[in-house]
Amino acid sequence: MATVRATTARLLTTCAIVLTSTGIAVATADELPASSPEVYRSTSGSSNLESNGWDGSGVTVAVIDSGVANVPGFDGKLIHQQNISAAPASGDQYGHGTFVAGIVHRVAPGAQIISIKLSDANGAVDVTQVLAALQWVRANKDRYSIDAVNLSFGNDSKQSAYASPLNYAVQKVWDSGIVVVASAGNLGNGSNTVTKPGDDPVIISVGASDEHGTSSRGDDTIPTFVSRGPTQDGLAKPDLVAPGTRVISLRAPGSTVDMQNPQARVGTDEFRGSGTSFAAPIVTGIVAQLLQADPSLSPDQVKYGLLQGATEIDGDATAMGAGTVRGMRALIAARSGRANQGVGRSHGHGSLHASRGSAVVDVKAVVDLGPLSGIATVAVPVVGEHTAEAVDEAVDAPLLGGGDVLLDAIDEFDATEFTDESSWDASQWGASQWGASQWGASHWGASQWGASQWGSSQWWASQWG
Ligand SMILES: [Ca+2]
Repeated sequence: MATVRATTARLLTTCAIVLTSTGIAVATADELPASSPEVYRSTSGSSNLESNGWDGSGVTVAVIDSGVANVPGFDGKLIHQQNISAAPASGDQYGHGTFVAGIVHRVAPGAQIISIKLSDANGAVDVTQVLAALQWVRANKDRYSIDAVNLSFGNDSKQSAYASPLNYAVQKVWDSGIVVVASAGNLGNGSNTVTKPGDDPVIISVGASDEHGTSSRGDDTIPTFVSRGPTQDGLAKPDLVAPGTRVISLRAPGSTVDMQNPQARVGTDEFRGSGTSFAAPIVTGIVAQLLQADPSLSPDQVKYGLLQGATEIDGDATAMGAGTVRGMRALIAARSGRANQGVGRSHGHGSLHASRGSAVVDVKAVVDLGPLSGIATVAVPVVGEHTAEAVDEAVDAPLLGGGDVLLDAIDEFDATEFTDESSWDASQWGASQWGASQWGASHWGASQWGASQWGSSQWWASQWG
């Protein structure tokens, strides 16, 4: 197992080096205007909604991410942490989820937050973990009164959103009455660069704007990094944008992101970052405010309101969608229509493998090797090649008790696993199977969604000026 882990570490280290050296070439973050919570709350309409009494109270948001460090800045609003990673059950060793959840909390300070943790300190996540997380949300919707889900990640899979199991899963959550918000990705400057599951026709996909440090929308622009449509299915995505450039939120002290980007720290408790990862939770926070203001709103009404209420800013229409989010306008419009009328759904029978995107291992070559036969989706963290050492380590890795059930389920994945309501019940993948011990690194520490794909390609923002 040690060799496998080391391979992952090398890959992620390489990613980090690329980002760092890109940033050094230009100005420092301090020379560019940051987007403080005060500014993005104003721009998005959050502060206006709160002044009317809607701060998200009574609403619960699930953040599927790298975990959340329960720092004082959350004011006790982090009510549950669910672990679907190989990392310790609580906290945020990578450092992305704390920042994302911190934005939700700044926008909707009354909302309760649930963390569903996918990654370890390397930030690596496999699609199967995301599917499990979405299933957990669906199964625990009533138990925790989950109203909205934030997905600030994506991969570059070009699998049709009408076939992908990942798209199927997000749609299933949406159709259960939960608003799903995803980042559009940071692969901009070209069509068909919106990441999966942000490419989904049903859920809300969010690109980023640059506020240039002011609460006036007149100087707002669309940064070049924002992924844009149309998608491989010919869909216009993202749906709208929100502030996502040099955004300030909560820091996870000692996490990987924190340690690798000390220059991004703001004071002792905060951090600065750019990416659609941080625009999405602004919209998610607005959604929480809308649902407090009118709990009867369906996800389709919320989406309709957000799109109708958005207003254009300066920038490429293929990256902007309907425009920049406007909370109060969205609330007014939400009651007058529904999005997604006539929009088709994924049949979910597409290849799970194809839903992973390009940074992926050909697992079949590994599976055919003796002891691992039958475990078709073992996610060995090797990208681009199979080293003999990695295969040996994978073969030697012990199989983990309860994980076998899930491995088998994923091996045979098809949409019926999701269409059968009973499969959404926690009884199938019982509570005992969510613990870290069943998600051992040898199986789940995959590099398919590496550190560079969390929608946060830049933490100190120097090249986006
Ligand atoms: Ca501005």
